Amino acid sequence: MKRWLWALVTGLLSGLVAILLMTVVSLTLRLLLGISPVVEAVPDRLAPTIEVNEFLSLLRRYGGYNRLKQLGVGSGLLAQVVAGTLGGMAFAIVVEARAGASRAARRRRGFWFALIGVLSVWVVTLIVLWPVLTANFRGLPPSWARPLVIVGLLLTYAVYGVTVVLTYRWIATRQYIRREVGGGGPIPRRAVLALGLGGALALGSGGLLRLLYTRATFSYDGFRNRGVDLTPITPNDRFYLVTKNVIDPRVAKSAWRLQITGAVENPRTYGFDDLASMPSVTQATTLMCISNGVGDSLISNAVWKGVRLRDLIAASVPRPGVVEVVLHGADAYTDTFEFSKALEPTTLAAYAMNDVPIPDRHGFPVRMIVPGKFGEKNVKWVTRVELVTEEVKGFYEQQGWGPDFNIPIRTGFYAPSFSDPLRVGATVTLRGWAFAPTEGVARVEISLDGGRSWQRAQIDDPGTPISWTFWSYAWRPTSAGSFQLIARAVDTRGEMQSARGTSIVPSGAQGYHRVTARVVG
Ligand SMILES: Nc1nc2c(c(=O)[nH]1)N[C@H]1C(S)=C(S)[C@@H](COP(=O)(O)O)O[C@H]1N2
Ligand SMILES: [Mo]
Repeated sequence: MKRWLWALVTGLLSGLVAILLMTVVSLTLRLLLGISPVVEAVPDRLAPTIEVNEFLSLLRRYGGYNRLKQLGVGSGLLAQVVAGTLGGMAFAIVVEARAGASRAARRRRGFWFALIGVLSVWVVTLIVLWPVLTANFRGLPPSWARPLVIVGLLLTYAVYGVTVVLTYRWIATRQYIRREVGGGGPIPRRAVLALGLGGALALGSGGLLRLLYTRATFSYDGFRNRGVDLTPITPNDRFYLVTKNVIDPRVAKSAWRLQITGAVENPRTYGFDDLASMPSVTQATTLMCISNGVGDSLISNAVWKGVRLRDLIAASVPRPGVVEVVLHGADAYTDTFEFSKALEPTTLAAYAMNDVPIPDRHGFPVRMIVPGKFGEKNVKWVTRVELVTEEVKGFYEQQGWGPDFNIPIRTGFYAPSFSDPLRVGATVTLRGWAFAPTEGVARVEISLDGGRSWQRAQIDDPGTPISWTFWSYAWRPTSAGSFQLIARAVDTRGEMQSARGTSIVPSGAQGYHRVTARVVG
């Protein structure tokens, strides 16, 4: 009985030391080489498999995407430590199973158990995480990233296995077990030392975690482009932000490559300078997230510079029968759009945003710009464009978003703030934006009486078919009360935006933006 207790405690300590060391190693690999640790890869693997309504109810239950990310990684880390500790105890049970076994026999059992254990966990990890093993947060393209992760995972698991074996051997020599069983003396010094080592490793991994936490996306994921001072071109530091990641890629330009692969005659790999030396296009394009509710501000507009995707595709000579392109990001994010969209002259592999290199958060060094398609199609940190002859589903598409990802005609008020009352007889300038891809806005209409009558707004900045329009309307209220103001837009084909309110799921919200203005005498 006592022998077992000591063996299990020794196993627990060894498992703990080993899993903490493994955590330190995997976090270091994340920092230096951009290899995603299992705790980060598992949520990436699971998220697309969650049905969209379930996904949104999880977001609601846990208080948003950030909270859900924190919960996912946090519980993953905890589960990893628990599993590692249990692994050490299992090791002890296997080693000590036969009471009379010789020291050499016990060592042999331990060695084989650790080896088989490490290899089988590795193989299971590779099978389960296969689709996301293409991630490399330093920007290596998928075909280089995958072998690197495979080796990296083996290395981290080997660190665990070797540490369990050595730590166990070190604390629990056969003599020690015998001595303890016989004498029941004080806690052996080596166990105390191991505990100290575990503590030091816990501090080390805690430090690394803190360092990574400062790079986490929690402070900005879901950042909105709000305010009464919006401008037609959104400055980079006010451009809305959405990311699936806990820690966004920090791509090293020298490691980064863009591959054109799939159903092509000449697969090609481009470095950054190759792209930068090709003929380029500069265009303003508005991006909007599919989750942008009516009246919300997950929408922004920037001037993007980049290479036409169709030039890259032409250089690789597509085979007949291509229906879609699949974009892969350095974060193993994927999304798709029709081949015909890829061939449009405004679909870009962009490398500059408002005259500067694309900021890390917005997809440095290269992101896709896909005018008129919801934000998700504008893949950031893109590393591969794959031409496919059958339909494939991207990260959010797998959840059940879509199937239509075309941004519908939209309008929104952004000024004044409407939280302060307006005054009878004082003129106030109502301001807003309108977006009607890919036809362009023809006119914007305002109602000051809840939709009974409509007035034409003035167009201050017409925008383009792929970038938003800014409009205004000078209003002088003549009586006090509460007024429902509504805005709606019509595109250049004469199509009026839909009045019917729809939910964000599955293909984005529609409907008129309505605000209430309070007017006092
Ligand atoms: N690689 C990658 N690209 C991505 C995402 C992502 O998580 N990873 N998020 C998408 C989503 S949902 C949106 S709305 C836009 C947001 O781009 P922005 O943060 O530059 O505004 O990026 C898209 N591209
Ligand atoms: Mo999005």
